[in-house]
Amino acid sequence: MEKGSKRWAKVAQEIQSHKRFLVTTHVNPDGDGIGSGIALMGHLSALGKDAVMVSSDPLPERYRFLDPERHIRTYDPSTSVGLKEEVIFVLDTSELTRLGRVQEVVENRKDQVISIDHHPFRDNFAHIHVVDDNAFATGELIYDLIQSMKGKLTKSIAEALYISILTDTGLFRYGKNPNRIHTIVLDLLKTGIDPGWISEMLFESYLPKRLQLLGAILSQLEMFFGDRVSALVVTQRMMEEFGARQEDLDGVVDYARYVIGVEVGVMFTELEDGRVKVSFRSKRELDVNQLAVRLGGGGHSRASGLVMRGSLKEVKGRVLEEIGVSLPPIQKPTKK
Ligand SMILES: [Mn+2]
Repeated sequence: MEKGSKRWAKVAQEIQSHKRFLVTTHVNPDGDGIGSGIALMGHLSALGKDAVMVSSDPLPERYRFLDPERHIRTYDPSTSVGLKEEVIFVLDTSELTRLGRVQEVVENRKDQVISIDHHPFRDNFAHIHVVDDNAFATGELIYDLIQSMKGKLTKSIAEALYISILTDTGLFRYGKNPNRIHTIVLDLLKTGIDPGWISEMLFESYLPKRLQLLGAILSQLEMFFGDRVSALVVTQRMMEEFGARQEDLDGVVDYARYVIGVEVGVMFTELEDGRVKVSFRSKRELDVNQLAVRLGGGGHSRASGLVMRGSLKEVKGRVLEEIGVSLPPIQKPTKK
């Protein structure tokens, strides 16, 4: 992958030579998918272009403040969305199936699709791919695109990019290049965004039920393989009891990684359709992207996941077995 403005030359040309753009991201949109999408729409609007964003699932409640004018729509096949747009940006998504229902808008239009992503490359669904798995967030790539086109970093674009970076680096804790993360963030802060307010909106705006659900989940924490693997389970019954939605589980899997000595944290979530969502987090040694790929999913080396068929018990057994054979050998303490 080329660096600097060269890697953006084709994307910039597509932007300059078209008028109508569709932006989309993966199912259960997260801070990076939403933030990078809003920033890209802001950049396109500033250039006098028409841009709309659509996602398969509704925007989680806590991100609503980012889109006060409701530019992001939940996909509705009965509308004309996607028909008149000349270029489609797919953000933060390495496979078309991850688009959920929006997949039907994007497939078979490869020559109109541009993919911008930081997951390991998986699926050649676009005619332009700017895919860089060294980037810590898709928002970093959108920042780079705006810089290369000498676009203006407005306060609302900066706010969206800040959220994309904040959430995908786990609040600035992860990422291979902390210097670059903080250099970009400094640039974003110069536009006058308010990090304290953003954190309050994202992390201090939970309903009591959400924290009670978290308590119920954490109280069932289980340990495996000599306390190197921790597991959390969420059943449909718990979801019903606390009146929770899928978005209320955002970030919960991270707690599994907070246990001392744990290398892999895994969360099993029973879905409404009877399948089980499996989310992985790892600390430093085990590449959970490879682990998820072996089970039929994917993601990043420290965060990945998939959805599996079978009962909670079956899926748990199968996944723990695969973790067991993947765990790196324990380093014996060296004698002094
Ligand atoms: Mn991302």
